[in-house]
Amino acid sequence: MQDNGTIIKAVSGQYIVQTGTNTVVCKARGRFRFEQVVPLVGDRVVISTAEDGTGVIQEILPRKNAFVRPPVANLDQLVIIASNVIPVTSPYLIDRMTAIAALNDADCVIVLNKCDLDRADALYEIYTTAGFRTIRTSAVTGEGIEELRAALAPPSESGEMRISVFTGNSGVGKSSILNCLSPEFHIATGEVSRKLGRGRHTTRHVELFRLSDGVFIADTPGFSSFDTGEMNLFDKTQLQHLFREFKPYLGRCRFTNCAHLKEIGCAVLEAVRNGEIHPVRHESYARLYEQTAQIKPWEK
Ligand SMILES: Nc1nc2c(ncn2[C@@H]2O[C@H](COP(=O)(O)OP(=O)(O)OP(=O)(O)O)[C@@H](O)[C@H]2O)c(=O)[nH]1
Ligand SMILES: [Mg+2]
Ligand SMILES: [Zn+2]
Repeated sequence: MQDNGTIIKAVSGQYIVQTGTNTVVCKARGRFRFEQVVPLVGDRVVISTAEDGTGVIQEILPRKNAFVRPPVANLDQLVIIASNVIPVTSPYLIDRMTAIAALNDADCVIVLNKCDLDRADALYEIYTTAGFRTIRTSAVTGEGIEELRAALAPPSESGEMRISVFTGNSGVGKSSILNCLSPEFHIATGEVSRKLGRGRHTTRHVELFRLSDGVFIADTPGFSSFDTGEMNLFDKTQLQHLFREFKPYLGRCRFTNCAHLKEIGCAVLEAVRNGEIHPVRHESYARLYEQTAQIKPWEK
């Protein structure tokens, strides 16, 4: 029997595939190894099931995107979790993630957690100014959890599924928020070391949790995930398009090849001066631009 499904978990050569409301334990067909194809969590697959209920992954459907760290495919939305208290998240880390999301054609939500301890006003201003959906949450008081739940749902009536991946520095509360969304998840959470002000990477593997029909979420360990590898894809002229709030100003600078760093007659810099683009976001752009400029074409 053939069926379509989504890989929600991968453990030592075995894949758990969600088909409708069932889950099937599958192996990958032998050919994949030969072809050096590695099935990823998030992959849409065609499986065949045997009498005994076990399955074999026969085909991997074309991917929308794929990541190495964390190993996940078909990410629809990146949920970037930040906090302004143990640990303090730097906007630069967030901005790298928003750029990676844009590069991979994924949506972005900014979640400011631990609001019971600190309202993260500065971050709130930066990301609302940039036009991101920004939600303040607390895994302790439950503030913002319903708003986040709404942000995870697929576009209304589409009948499709939506995969959101939680990312953010270790200890910001990714796993705690998932447990708030559904106490059934029972995801392990860790104490943040006060001395270091950072967590201990409690979460180590990738797994899709099914929150409700069509709503899947993956927890990932800290910012070690989505490592610099993904950034090397950048071409420096591409970077400007990965900052959503730059869009209205692109093509309006005096010089067509303007890098929006120090140039005279730069429309982006003008927008920064006018308060239409937040200076902190522009700072991140400049930092990323410099990094990208250092990558030689043959290193890509
Ligand atoms: N006061 C407060 N503490 C929180 C909140 N959310 C999480 N914590 C605490 O922060 C610590 C780290 O939470 P985790 O959920 O393990 O953090 P994580 O982001 O999953 O960390 P890694 O798995 O290491 O990446 C735990 O001690 C939580 O109890 C919150 O909203 N408010
Ligand atoms: Mg965790
Ligand atoms: Zn410019």
